[in-house]
Amino acid sequence: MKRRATTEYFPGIPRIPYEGPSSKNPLAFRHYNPEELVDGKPMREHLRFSVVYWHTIRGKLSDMFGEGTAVRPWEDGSNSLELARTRVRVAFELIEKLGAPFYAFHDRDVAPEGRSLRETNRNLDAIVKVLKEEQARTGIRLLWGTACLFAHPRFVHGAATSCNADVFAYAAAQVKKAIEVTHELGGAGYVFWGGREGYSTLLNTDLKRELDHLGRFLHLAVDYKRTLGFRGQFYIEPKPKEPTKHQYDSDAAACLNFLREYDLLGDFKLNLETNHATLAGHTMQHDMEVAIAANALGSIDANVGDVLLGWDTDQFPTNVYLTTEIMLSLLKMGGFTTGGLNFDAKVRRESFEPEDLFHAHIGGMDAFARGLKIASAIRRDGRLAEFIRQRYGSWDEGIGKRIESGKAGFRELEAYMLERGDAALNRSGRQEWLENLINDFI
Ligand code: XLS
Ligand code: NI
Ligand code: NI
Repeated sequence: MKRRATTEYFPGIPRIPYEGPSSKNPLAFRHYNPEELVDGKPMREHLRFSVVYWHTIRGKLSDMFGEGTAVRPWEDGSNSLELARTRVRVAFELIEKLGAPFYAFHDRDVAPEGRSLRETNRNLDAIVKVLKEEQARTGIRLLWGTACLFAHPRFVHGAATSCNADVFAYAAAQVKKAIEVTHELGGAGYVFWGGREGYSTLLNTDLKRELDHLGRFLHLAVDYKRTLGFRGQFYIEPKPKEPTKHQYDSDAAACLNFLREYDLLGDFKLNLETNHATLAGHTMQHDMEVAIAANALGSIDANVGDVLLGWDTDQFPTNVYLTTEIMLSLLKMGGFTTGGLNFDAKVRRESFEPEDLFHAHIGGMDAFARGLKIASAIRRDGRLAEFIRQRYGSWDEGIGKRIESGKAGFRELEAYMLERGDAALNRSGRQEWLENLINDFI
């Protein structure tokens, strides 16, 4: 018999059922039907949804101008281990009712910081026991773990890139423990998001030295991962700014270059977040294609920003064009292996009731389920892929083929063009027609 949680924290909210597109029930899925097959694979396995502990369980909905508005009846204002235990039950009730197969957390989201590193680690161990119990009870798994190396004042100058060597050592100890805990919980991955790995001014910054330290830090993590026998995937999560003015891991291309330069590319993939890509001046699909080209797309932090607000608003994604684009690239890649769609997203400050957490996730999950079905239909239709195939047709034969296969040099290319006099005529890129084609499916 599986042990049942005794207290219900979301009374009146049932396990969210799939009711189909015509349902008027706000607490039901219209599109996410976990066992439904798309291209021969259940939606659940395509999408691998994950709920985040930081925003969803710990978010107070505060902003620069006012304190938190979140109504969370189980919160008692303390920082106790008892409350931390309760939050685990809350989290698993919510994730179970949503039917999401995964969750993700930072070490400090789940357990309070103590007066010393030793005490902090003891607190974490106490909560990991409860996480383990709840994982066993529900079958919900850990998508990835991570360490919070940005909230505490000791990280004011960064962690691995701090000017203070002791802070580097502290961060190393903290990450060592966080990897151990992730391993113990059977995590599928571990994320490095450089919370304050960047700078506010170059006047006080030795950029080269800081990057070298970051490279060293990640090598130490890889070494330790091997010692420990942790088989999960390591990821770096790009973000261009916030909290610092310039984060070193600014976008997919910068991360890939860093990993290559420091000989880490074999051990890391990228965890891409939509709002971070747009803060970097890219679309999410752009950063995905850059990562996929390097065989380094690992996981996705599913959210969206607001075009009128220039910061990381981390909103739940409901835009079907966006989810369609993401799923087109993901299906082309062959889908996730260790990664998933992790809702690194928070409800608005005005949406302060517990029930809003459900509406937010239901909307995000349905938006991605639709994106999946639409992307699959576009691929089955074949016209988009066929257009691209034909657009590059000149590379499949003749001189194009000789260039791609490395057979033609500058001399041959000159002789070829002298003979022909000019290049063959270009053909239209048909952007508007292609946009119309996508709309036919949405
Ligand atoms: C913050 C990041 C963070 C990472 C995990 O902007 O998105 O939440 O996903 O540290
Ligand atoms: Ni994130
Ligand atoms: Ni974000």
